[in-house]
Amino acid sequence: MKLMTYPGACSTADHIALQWTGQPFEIEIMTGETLASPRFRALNPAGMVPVLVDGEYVLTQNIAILAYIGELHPHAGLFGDGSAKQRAEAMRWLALGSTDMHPVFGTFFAPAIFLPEPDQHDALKKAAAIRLREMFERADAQLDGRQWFAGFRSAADAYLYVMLRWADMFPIIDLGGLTHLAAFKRRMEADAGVRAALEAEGLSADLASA
Ligand SMILES: N[C@@H](CCC(=O)N[C@@H](CS)C(=O)NCC(=O)O)C(=O)O
Repeated sequence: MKLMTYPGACSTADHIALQWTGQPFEIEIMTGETLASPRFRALNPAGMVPVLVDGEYVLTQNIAILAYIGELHPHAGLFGDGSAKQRAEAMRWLALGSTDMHPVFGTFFAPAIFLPEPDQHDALKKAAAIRLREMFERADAQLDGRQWFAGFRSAADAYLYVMLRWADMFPIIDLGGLTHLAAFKRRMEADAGVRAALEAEGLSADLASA
């Protein structure tokens, strides 16, 4: 099984999940150039990571890849203990990261997609930062009294961690006072699987980069 990932991108969440399975896998680190290559576009016409290649099977979209890894390696508990409730909790908190937070970060990475006029980008980012703050506050409240986002270590933690790294890149996104999130980030950065994934992508635990 091979994961195509870009350092610090959303695909790093899938990379962390693969680390947590404890099973062998390969990664291919993508660059701007290789993302645009015909070979990669044949696998994912959207030109985006993550792409998971498992034999002849090619899978895209983070939530599908995380669910697939979770199904193949149930012992890793990426979606809980197999019960409907734990699966739902892992999905619920994964969705806050992947469905709610991630698209809002698009306004920072590629504001022109949303508004072509550059003089409107600051206002766009200001509004996005307020929206992200609300979502991070919800995440912080959920982590009050919990070590892990869903209440047990799951795929949702890997995604939230990537979102926190992204937030660190943009000082306008205020994470001040969100102490449970800060403690969660430190916990993730002490985790052997997270550290291995970061190292393999050429990233450090305490310096955000994507
Ligand atoms: N909905 C997709 C989003 C994937 C996505 O946004 N990938 C970004 C990195 S986080 C990407 O590859 N961007 C490259 C580009 O747009 O050129 C998923 O969940 O897999």
